[in-house]
Amino acid sequence: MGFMKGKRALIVGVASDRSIATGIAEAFAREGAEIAFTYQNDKLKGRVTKLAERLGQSTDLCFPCDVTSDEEIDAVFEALGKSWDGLDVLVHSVGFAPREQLEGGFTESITREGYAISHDISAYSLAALAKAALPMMESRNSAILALTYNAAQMVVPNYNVMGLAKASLESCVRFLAADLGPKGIRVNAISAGPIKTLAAAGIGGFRKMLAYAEHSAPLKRTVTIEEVGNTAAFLCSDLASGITGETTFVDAGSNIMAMVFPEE
Ligand code: NAD
Ligand code: 0WE
Repeated sequence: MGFMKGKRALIVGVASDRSIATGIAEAFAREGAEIAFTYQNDKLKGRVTKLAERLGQSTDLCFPCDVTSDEEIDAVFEALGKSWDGLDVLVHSVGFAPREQLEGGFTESITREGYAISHDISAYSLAALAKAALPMMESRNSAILALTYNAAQMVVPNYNVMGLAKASLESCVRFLAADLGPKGIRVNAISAGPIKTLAAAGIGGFRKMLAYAEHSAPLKRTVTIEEVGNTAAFLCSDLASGITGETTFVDAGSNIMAMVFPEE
């Protein structure tokens, strides 16, 4: 098909073969996009360059970027600008809260520092990246995509301060969409159902959550990074030229259910 042919994309958030960002990169490559990547730190550099190689992308377009650093964010676009005269797609697939924030009761676990870190890395970073990418993205039918989770809207046990950060991220998507629409930039989010990635590994009871998602979803299963990738490719392509400011669920339908019986 190749519905992303001619598109140049930057993907932020690959950490392993199971990352949602990896599923997105695979769909983008299949549809003919050219892809640049960032990695959080040197520990992840090898994995990201290997993925670039596997997808037939230039390993020269893999840049370090810890999103808490304004200098590293600026350096990415300065370097990218040397190879590309513009950018069509920016994917933000980043989320983090200190581990202690994601266990126990909300009131008990939340701290000023946990709040600040989770919002800085998981929500502010979208605005920061969009701001730095703007000169390369304006006036070319470009698109920005972020990854969110339904705990932004409804309470999920243990997700705690990350729920507040995702609510901020979804609001950021709308404010960016309103502000950047006139400059030819669409901004959307995908709200994914639970997937066993690195960010999910080690979360207490994650297997139970996957089982609950399978049981409660109309499709009676969880979703894959391939399914999120395909939706991401659509939303970031010109096929979605009329869609901005939207959060699209890729969750096998779970979000529509207000109640499910335990056995059935
Ligand atoms: P993942 O661990 O593969 O990806 C998370 C990424 O965040 C990693 O690449 C990591 O390097 C990056 N990151 C964390 N702190 C960073 C920092 N300071 N600077 C730069 N990068 C940083 O896990 P994932 O599940 O693929 O997560 C991707 C996105 O999808 C996140 O926004 C997550 O909240 C969201 N999401 C995940 C699920 C799920 O169940 N896995 C469901 C819905 C939404
Ligand atoms: O967004 C996420 C994961 C976010 C995440 C995960 C970690 C684990 C390691 C953020 N920060 C950290 N910090 C770490 O130290 N998801 C949507 C997956 C997820 O995480 C949960 C979930 C679900 C679903 C945490 C508690 C409850 C449900």
